[in-house]
Amino acid sequence: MSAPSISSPPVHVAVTGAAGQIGYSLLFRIASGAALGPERPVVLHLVEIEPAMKALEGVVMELDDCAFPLLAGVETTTDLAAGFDGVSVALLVGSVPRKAGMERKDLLGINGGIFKPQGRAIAQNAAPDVRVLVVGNPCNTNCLIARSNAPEVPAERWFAMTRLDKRAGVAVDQVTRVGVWGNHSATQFPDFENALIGGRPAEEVVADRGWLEGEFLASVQRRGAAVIEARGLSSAASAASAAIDSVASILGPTAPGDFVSVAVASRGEYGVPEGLQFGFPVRSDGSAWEVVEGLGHSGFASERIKVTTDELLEERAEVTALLA
Ligand code: NAX
Repeated sequence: MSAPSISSPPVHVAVTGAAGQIGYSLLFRIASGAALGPERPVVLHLVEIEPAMKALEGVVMELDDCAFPLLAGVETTTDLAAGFDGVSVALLVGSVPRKAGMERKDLLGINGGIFKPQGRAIAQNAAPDVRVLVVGNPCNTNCLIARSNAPEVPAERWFAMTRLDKRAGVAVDQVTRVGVWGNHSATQFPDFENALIGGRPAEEVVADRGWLEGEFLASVQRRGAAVIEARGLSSAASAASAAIDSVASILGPTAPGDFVSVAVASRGEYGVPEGLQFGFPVRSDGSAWEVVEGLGHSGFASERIKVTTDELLEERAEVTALLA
């Protein structure tokens, strides 16, 4: 297959919450070709709520001023039908952050009110090949709500972002086969048992099981909170970068022998209840993906995976009224 030329038709990409922190890092990278490749023009559909439209205007001015050769158009809207009209990629970033005193149940309810209509609007307006990546937290359950309200869009087109956003003290390209299992929350399980460093089992290279089970695991699970504490704001540039990498790894083939982390609709793999939007190790051939089967887990890992599965089951139970 020959590479698409810059004259190939543009891909329409929707980003919700485009005037937010993550949007501010994400849009410029999509417009520069980081998500869809250096030869694929894009039209951005920027979806926001009314109070953020003025800020969004400023972002659009900056996009204009960058004069990205690949940016074939920018549309801004508060209307979901227009926002998702003809889009092949939808990045659902906009959501309401958890505020002090807010229970997870309240947050799930508020965000459910956002993701239910967005799911419907995607089903009714997006291009037939649409792929959706949910970033806005709680992203697994928000994705479940949107997907469940859009049964016309096949379940395998829905993804939630559960990338590991932390380095391990070695060159990043040396670390492969990193699966992050379950919920994108403090229960996520970064599976060091199946990861490789420089082609060798990570456990063998690190040679400190206690550190992996303790400090390493806790630092990954609590990374989001650590960034908030240091920066006074939640992670944004790294989240945007992870979103770009997630799109690229869904739309492009996975390197031989490797796999990537993303939450997909469970088909019951590894005993995970069917239908949960669950972080799994996934391999893509560029058009279809599959969960990597046959990985082994110790009792410790199986217990961590059970904890994160139970949390997702609880979240699903809390949003039953929002599921179609
Ligand atoms: P911001 O609060 O900076 O921006 C959110 C934007 O969404 C605002 O501009 C707001 O106006 C907009 N918005 C709210 N409701 C909307 C709606 N119904 N339709 C369209 N836009 C709407 O948050 P930001 O830092 O950009 O984070 C966005 C989301 O990403 C949050 O939910 C956050 O928790 C989540 N994150 C997810 C991560 C992941 O790995 N999945 C990591 C980073 C990040 O914390």
